[in-house]
Amino acid sequence: MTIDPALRESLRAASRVVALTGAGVSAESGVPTFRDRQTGLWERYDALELATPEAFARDPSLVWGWYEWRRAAVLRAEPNPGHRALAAIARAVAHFALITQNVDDLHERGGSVEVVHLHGELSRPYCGECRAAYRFPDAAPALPADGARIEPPRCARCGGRVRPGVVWFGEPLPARPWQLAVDAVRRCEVLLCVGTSAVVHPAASLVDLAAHSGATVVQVNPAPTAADRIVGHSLRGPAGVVLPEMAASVWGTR
Ligand code: BJW
Repeated sequence: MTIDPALRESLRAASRVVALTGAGVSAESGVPTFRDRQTGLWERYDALELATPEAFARDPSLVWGWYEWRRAAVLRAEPNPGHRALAAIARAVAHFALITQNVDDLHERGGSVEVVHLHGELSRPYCGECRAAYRFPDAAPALPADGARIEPPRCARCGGRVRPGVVWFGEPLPARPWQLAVDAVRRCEVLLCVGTSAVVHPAASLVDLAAHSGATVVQVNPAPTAADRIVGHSLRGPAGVVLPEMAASVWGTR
């Protein structure tokens, strides 16, 4: 993939760069996306049965079992060259912020620091009643069978049911990560929008915010997305290929 020389120069000149990532950046690590045809989670599972507060209230062991299955799968996954390239870009740019919608920890394990998680983290469950943090046992969980029901643990403080540490549909995004994201995007000169379908709000509105604030918006995705109408440049291809090439060609990383 060759980056247009004018684009390369404007990326190189930028001192404030933000990357907004979605499930596609972890796809090459074997972590399924949500909406890709055939492989996306929402092709096989009903979001309303699993990813809403109402679903958890209705059938906690089904929901907890599904998230334990995903957590166990993520623990077995490894960061890919796309995660590592973003960590390298962060080291090369004066001010860099990494904002992710992902609930896995592959950015961190790929070398990124201060990752802003807009939709929570699989590794940080908390009590659904008193919101006290719950710590998983150190031993990695066995991979549960697909569809296994697992009773959620109880909170040591109040006895309430522990819930997955993710943001479900209909829930507000955590205030501090959201504010950090808005502040960084408002100020950035470049937004790299990587591996997201850009259909889930309010995260997707960050792309509009960047464009309206005058940033150069560069999308990295093998397929068309809802952000196509607003992004200035679309680099079509997998993040694990495009990002390392971009990092090397623009910022001289290896
Ligand atoms: C590759 C690749 C490779 C493949 N390389 N790329 C405005 C308009 C319409 C609706 C709303 C709105 N505002 C709010 C809503 C409602 C709702 C929403 O957005 N619904 C839309 C779906 C219609 N939003 C909410 O409910 C949010 N809350 C909220 O707004 O609260 C308001 C409130 C305020 C005050 C009080 C109360 C409420 C919360 C949204 C939470 C989203 N949660 C999920 C699940 C998290 C937990 C879990 O993991 O189970 O987050 S949904 C799911 O989608 C997950 C993701 O983070 C999110 C985004 O998905 P993403 O990352 O874009 O993945 P995909 O699969 O969609 O796309 C993958 C992309 O990768 C594709 O483009 C591929 O081509 C690409 N790809 N391989 C690069 N190798």
